Amino acid sequence: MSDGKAGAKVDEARLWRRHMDMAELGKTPKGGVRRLALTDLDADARGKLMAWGAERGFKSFIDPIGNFFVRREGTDPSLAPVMSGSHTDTQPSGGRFDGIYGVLAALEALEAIDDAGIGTRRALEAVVWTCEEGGARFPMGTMGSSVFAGTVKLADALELADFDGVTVAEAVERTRARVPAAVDRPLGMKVASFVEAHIEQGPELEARGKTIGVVTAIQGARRFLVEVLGEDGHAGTVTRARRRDAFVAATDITKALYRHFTDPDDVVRFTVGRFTVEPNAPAVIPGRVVFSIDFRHPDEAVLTRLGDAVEGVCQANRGPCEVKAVQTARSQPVPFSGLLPDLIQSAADRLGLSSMPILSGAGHDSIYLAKICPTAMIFVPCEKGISHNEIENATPYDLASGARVLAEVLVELANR
Ligand code: HGY
Ligand code: MN
Ligand code: MN
Repeated sequence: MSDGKAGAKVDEARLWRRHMDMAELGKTPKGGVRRLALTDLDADARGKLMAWGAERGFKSFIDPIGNFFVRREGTDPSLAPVMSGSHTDTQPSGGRFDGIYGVLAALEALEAIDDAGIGTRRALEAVVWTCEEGGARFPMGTMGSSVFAGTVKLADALELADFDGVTVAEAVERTRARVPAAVDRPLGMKVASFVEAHIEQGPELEARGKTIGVVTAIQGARRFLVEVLGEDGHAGTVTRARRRDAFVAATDITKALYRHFTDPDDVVRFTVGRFTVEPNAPAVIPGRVVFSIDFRHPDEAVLTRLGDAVEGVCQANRGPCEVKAVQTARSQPVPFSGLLPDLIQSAADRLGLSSMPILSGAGHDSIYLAKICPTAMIFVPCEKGISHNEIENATPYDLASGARVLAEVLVELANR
């Protein structure tokens, strides 16, 4: 039991400084961060983590998909470690806290436990999961965590390519070369438990004046790609009657989908985030449109009912064009209950931090860690709930408070 000693050693200024340091890796003119998965910027974020850990004598490891582990040894190396972490990659116009907070809070917790002179039976590891942000560079999200959990085969992930045709395998190799001091680690490692700290990416905690969110579940998600095929034509000569305009059909389809997914209590989250028109030339009637669907809900039955109707809605609104809707990903709702959320709650209470139970609208690597070990999440507020946006913001106090709770929980778990 740490009874507050580890939490008390969390250094708010050090944690904030490291966020600002990491934010330089991909800093955008509007003060956000563009650090796409497995780019040199993302590799250098691993390098920074390794250097900070090395100052403490923590060793760093990397696995075949680029997941990165900074390890503080326990007294019994034969025991599976307790892990904590998140992701260093961002959306194309991301913020300074999504993902990286969970990685830096984990390192900060290890350092605070070190500063408190607390030994633990199990080793503690701060983790970077590769490519959490699906679609930003590579087409698969939560890639590193789902490969680590054995849900996705390594070979299937390695052969994926970005928009320039660079494969994950090539990008991992390049990342590996930028952190030569890291030790190779095979997949398949046992984990005793996993805790992820993350900004809420929603407005609830701030609106209710709470510092800590004890996450009760992550809602489920279904993702699709829809391809609409018409016929390229001359903008000046083809009559409306003869056109097979893929843009007109795609916009009719998306409007119908927005109506389909509009629920009275505003729980459904439906987004068309990518919409590409080909050949994308002003004097050519578009012959092809491809758009994305991101649909989320906490109830599996609703995910099935509304998601299964996507194909029918597309076909009913295609006009003279052809349409094909392909599901590209599906994750079920993931509940968090039992010991780990209880430890988070009691640590927040012990530290005198206000807290509330909260559902995660966003997806996280914890979805996959929960398949292989006891897992839980700690949320802290972000300003106006804004995220996946360059103006994403959080306060040093809230970030440090989440790290204090994390440090307390990790001590408890690592001594079980
Ligand atoms: O989309 C998500 O929920 C996550 O932030 N990648
Ligand atoms: Mn994100
Ligand atoms: Mn995230």
